[in-house]
Amino acid sequence: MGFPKEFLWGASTSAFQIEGAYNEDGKGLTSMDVRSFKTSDTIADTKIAMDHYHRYKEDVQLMKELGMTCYRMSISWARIIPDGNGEINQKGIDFYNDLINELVANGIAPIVTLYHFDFPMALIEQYGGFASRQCIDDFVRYCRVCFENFGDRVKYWLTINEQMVITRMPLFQGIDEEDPIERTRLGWQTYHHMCIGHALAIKEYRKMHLKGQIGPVLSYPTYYAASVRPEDVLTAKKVEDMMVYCLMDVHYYGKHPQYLIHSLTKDGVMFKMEPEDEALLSDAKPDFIALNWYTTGIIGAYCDGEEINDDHAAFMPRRDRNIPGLAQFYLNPFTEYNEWNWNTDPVGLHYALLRMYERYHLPLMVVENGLGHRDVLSEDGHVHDDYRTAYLKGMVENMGHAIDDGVEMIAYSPWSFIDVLSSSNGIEKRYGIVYIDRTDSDPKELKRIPKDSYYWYQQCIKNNGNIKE
Ligand code: BGP
Repeated sequence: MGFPKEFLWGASTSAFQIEGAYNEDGKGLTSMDVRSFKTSDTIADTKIAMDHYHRYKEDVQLMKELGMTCYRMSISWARIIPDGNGEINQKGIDFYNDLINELVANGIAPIVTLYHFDFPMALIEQYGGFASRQCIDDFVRYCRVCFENFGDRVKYWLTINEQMVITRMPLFQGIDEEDPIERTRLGWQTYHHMCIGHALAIKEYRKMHLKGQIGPVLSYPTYYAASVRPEDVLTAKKVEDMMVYCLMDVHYYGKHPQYLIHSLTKDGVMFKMEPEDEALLSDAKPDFIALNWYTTGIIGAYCDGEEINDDHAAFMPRRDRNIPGLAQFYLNPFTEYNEWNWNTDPVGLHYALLRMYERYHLPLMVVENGLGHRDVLSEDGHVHDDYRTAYLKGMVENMGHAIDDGVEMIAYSPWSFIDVLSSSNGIEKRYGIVYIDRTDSDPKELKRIPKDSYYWYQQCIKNNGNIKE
């Protein structure tokens, strides 16, 4: 079997992590701009980033030479509507039109995320962002503007990037409430409003009869039970339900699952729902599921205060993270961890794809998957990232196994195309298959240098994923 002929091969980025030009041509400030300015003077911020805004043509040429047939990118809401819900900024529309035209002219299908963490600051100032119901209408209007302007050429739309991460990191939405219970509740309130925004964006898209597809982008950490102890198996399932499946369940079934409602109510953090919400959420089944897939985790029943019984979780060193009263995390001795504690588990990807497909039977795409590393530019002018090549090879092989097992896959688009600003570690934690010659404190010339992994991936694409060595 192997990869289907029409399979799309790409690489991914997001607007705030590469564009720069943070206040050019009318763009409004976003939550990610403000967050990056606050982080530290010595960590690169969004002001210049990778200067993709001015160098997109050069970047698209590198994509073409690589053989990419898709490119996962995002649109910055505040470039299109600077204050989030007012006037449309024609220069923002022009930029994305130019970029999309350049991609299409080079045979690259854009896969476009509508909201990838960079939220218009003005909406946080006006009414507190997605914690307010008002945001639903503003989000749907913004999506409509994108569909109207780019929908003739964009065939794959992704609604909200990693909604669960936004929910669990309320600061991404400007929520700095001190009381932890109220902060968590506000996080879940934004979650509910984003669920409605997602559903209405899908309905809006379908009303327009454009010839494309639309779906969510989930962060999909995949969990194994720490042992065969029944309590560990049950806990791993519960954590996965609350971290991953509750969101996909509402997208698929059009209704929040009972296990979510029970759990949030028990913890006193349940969101408010209006009588009309059930109807708003219904009938918006996505066309596909896009996955950001990086790691697997090991979970056992919570055992703080208990003596750790090594029969239950043999050989597994405990990790410094837990969910008090519920779960305990462990390290997996069979996988390697990078400096930031993310593990590499290609077999885990095979397992994850099978699980996601068997639960929803929707076609899948992997739109993020990659290895963060402190890459070094060698004296010979190249970046010898054989560790990344090994990583990609393992992932491609295992995706192929999942396809052989019957999983329907549309695309693979690893993170990231060029080096990007990491969400929290500046430029030092690099993911790109193209090196950007800059440091956190010195943007230098921002020269683009394809890494060794770029050339490996070029062959992989050429052979449609049939990689023998
Ligand atoms: C995902 C985000 C990306 C990217 C990636 C790597 O959660 O969608 O935007 O940042 O993670 O994360 P980090 O940059 O923190 O290593």
